[in-house]
Amino acid sequence: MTQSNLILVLGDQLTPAISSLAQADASTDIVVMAEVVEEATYVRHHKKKITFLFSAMRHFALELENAGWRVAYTRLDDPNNAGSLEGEVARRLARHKSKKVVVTEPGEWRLLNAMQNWSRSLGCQVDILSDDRFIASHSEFAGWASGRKQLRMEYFYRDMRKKARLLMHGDKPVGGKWNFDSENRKPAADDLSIPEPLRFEPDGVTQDVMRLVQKNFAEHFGDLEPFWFAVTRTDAETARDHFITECLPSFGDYQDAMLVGCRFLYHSVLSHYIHCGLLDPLDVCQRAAAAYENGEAPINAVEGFVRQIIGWREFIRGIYWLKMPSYADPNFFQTERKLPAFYWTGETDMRCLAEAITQTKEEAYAHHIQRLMVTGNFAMLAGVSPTEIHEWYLAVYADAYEWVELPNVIGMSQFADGGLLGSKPYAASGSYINKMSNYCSHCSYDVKQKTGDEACPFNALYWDFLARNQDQLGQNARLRNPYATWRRMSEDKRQTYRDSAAAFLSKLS
Ligand code: FAD
Ligand code: DLZ
Ligand code: SF4
Repeated sequence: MTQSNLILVLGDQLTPAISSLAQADASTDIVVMAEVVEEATYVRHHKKKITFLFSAMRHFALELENAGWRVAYTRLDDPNNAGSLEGEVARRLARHKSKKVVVTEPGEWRLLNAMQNWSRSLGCQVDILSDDRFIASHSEFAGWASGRKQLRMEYFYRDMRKKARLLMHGDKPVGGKWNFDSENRKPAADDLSIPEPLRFEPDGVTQDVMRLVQKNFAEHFGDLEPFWFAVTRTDAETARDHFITECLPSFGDYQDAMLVGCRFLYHSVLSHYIHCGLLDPLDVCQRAAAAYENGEAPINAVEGFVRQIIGWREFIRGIYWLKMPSYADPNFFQTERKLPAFYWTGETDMRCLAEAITQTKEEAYAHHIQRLMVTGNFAMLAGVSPTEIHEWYLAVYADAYEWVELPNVIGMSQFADGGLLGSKPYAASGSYINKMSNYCSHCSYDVKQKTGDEACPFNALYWDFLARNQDQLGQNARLRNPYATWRRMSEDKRQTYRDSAAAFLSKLS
């Protein structure tokens, strides 16, 4: 009798052509999928994220069965559920008398590290294949990074454009330049008409999962209802097409804007679909490029969007695998503050933070500038420990997997790596938030006041951050102007900033 291999498919590997399935034989091999407590609780993921992933996994199992695969699927509430991926694989090995497990490499280091011991602990052959859903392989990124003093996304991105043949005329970029960011970053007017992302009614499968999540993960952060994410490939593709026709044309212009009550603006809200394998990143980019070629979206929007995916997404993954496991630990500013409690409730008088956190709680989503310049900026200015803020980001977003979350938080947002990923900290006072949003006109603090109880807290915190980190940042060429301004201030003024920041921080803790 032909031996069955077990093909383990993880929750973020819901791609029919993934390397593990591509090499397998549907007539003999058995696909193993499992909902396990260990993955759902290594951080206490948002309820919407668990619901999304379990429902998408169940739909994917059906998709595979319809395509002729045998799928051994374990639900979370199966009384025999072993509780961990390794335990589930062990159970299936014994049941099917298999001798070999094949899996595409997981996205997170912790799981790869564990899997590398499985052949010993499980007593069978374990083949870990590379994940070719990315444009750059680990070795390609390592080769690109090798010997470079600084790793900057922009140069890597150009190589990815050439490799993927996206927005290229021969070897030249379409539109005559690689990056159209100078045409983006416009603030948005209050009365802008903004399309909403497509919402999908939960079907019977999703409703079952919602009950399961409510029962088992009730104490996890976030609102379960209303649940409106796509959980099938077909619906995720409909959401993708809706973004391309309705939002992409204005994506560039308002990429950095923030408005009270407008949770998505022109963002795609596709990251959780892309990361779990329901959408193919290159295909999404090709469709965006086609919209430009057909005259349906301008180059600044399309180039900006494509750059996020084949530039930032690939670059961030490259950094993660280049630097793990030590990349989880850096603490350049040696900060230790606990995460303020309002990060879990949204209950703060600071309107920008209240908006970003409340929508995170309700939607498991905030867009990039909210993550970077509101929640991330505040945590860095206030001196929150990088580990605390990293664990928060990993738990609260539907698109959070450590490979993409950690470099964005540790590197881009907190500068905890001392500048490996970015050339300067994204530190900003209230005036940046006021320029890019209408939050301040709805806030009980006054963004124009610099110090005192009624002043926007970001203002004093910004100067206090620069002052207390002068040893680490004083020589940074990109901070020459703010440090020159700081030095020009009278000592009295500088002290007033420090006192104001200290008064605010003492209330915070
Ligand atoms: P859009 O604005 O529509 O962008 C299009 C796509 O580009 C996204 O779907 C995503 O696939 C990709 N992308 C854009 N920016 C980045 C980036 N910086 N890194 C990687 N991919 C990017 N993204 C995650 O996917 N998971 C995370 O856990 C995550 N944590 C973050 C934490 C912080 C502190 C910061 C500053 C950023 C984080 N990001 C994370 C990046 C970015 O904020 C999200 O990818 C984006 O907000 C997802 O929403 P969207 O699909 O509407 O993106
Ligand atoms: C995020 C997640 C969750 C919540 N649950 C499961 C699960 O029960 N089973 C599973 O196979 N995968 C799950 N995942 C996704 C994994 O955590 C993910 O594959 C790893 O973090 C590697 O990226
Ligand atoms: Fe945020 Fe300050 Fe503006 Fe209030 S005034 S919304 S705290 S930036």
